[in-house]
Amino acid sequence: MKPNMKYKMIGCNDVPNMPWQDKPEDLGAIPVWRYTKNPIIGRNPIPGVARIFNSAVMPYKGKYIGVFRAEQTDGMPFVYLGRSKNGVDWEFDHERVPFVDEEGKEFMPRYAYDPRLVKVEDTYYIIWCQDFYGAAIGMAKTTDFKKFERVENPFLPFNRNAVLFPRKISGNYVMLSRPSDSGHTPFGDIFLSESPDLVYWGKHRHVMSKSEKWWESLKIGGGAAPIETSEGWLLFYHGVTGTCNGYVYSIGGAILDRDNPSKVLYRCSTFLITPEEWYEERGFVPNVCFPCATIHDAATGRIAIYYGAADSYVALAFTTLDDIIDYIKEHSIVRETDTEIGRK
Ligand code: BMA
Repeated sequence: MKPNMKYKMIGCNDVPNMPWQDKPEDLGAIPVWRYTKNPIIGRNPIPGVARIFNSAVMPYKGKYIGVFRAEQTDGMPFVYLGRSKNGVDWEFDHERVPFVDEEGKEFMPRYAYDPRLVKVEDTYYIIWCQDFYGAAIGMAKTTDFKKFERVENPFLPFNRNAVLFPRKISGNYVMLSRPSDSGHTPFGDIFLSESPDLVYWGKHRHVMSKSEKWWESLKIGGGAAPIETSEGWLLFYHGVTGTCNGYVYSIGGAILDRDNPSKVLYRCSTFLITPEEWYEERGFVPNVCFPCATIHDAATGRIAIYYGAADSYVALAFTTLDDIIDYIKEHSIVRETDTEIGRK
């Protein structure tokens, strides 16, 4: 750890070769800056795939691996695997991730989108949205990125947005999710559920609601897997506002209690990123910044945020642990629905 770091990442590895660009001198008040070569994945990246966005990556064996939302040329989304030496330039499999069910038989969801990738102990979990008599959360596990075995669907429909914590808390797996309806849901709070075995989920708790701040006044949803820090779980999430021209998705930040993550300790009242670059404002769905993963280095506190842009591209932004925690704390507003345990 750098000797002058104020806060520290807990249970996180050093990732010395992570993608990085230094903070620009002319940065405004918000300590998050975009990669100057964004977007890192452009249109039509592989045959039969028109767009890749809302995707999750992580370090793997000295390089990087990721699960990507690949929208095919018939408009259907599926999960594809990608590999990278530097976290910026990606090569993708040309076939969908070949899931199998618990008996080893081929299993391909009717569609699969917004995948997250989280390692808990020695297993990697992919969590995404799929059809289960309505949009719901699908889940699979792998230890080698060759065999991908589905596990039970954790939740009932409708629920399209789930993020697993990277370690068990008090002996249970913990997942954030956002119960919704079957359409482009105009409401939604973040909830948390626990499971001893990834089959039975319960102890549901409310974590946080949309807020009176207009950038997140319609709905919110989990983003990247939370990063455990000395101040709590650092969560990058998405906040949505409704305009006369459609929804606008921004990136927000909150810090949850380490032992009791349904309690929000700090919650940033401003967005961290809102659509303002061409690749965020212009695309299949304009005005979307949708975070799904971070790569972070415990030694330096550097954080790279991977986000989908305009449902068309993958983009990258940077911050540091000290900068972002200080900013969230300085701009924090927590309400009763944030700080309570979340059970009624
Ligand atoms: C949400 C999800 C995301 C998408 C966003 C904006 O409901 O479907 O995958 O990025 O809408 O279109």
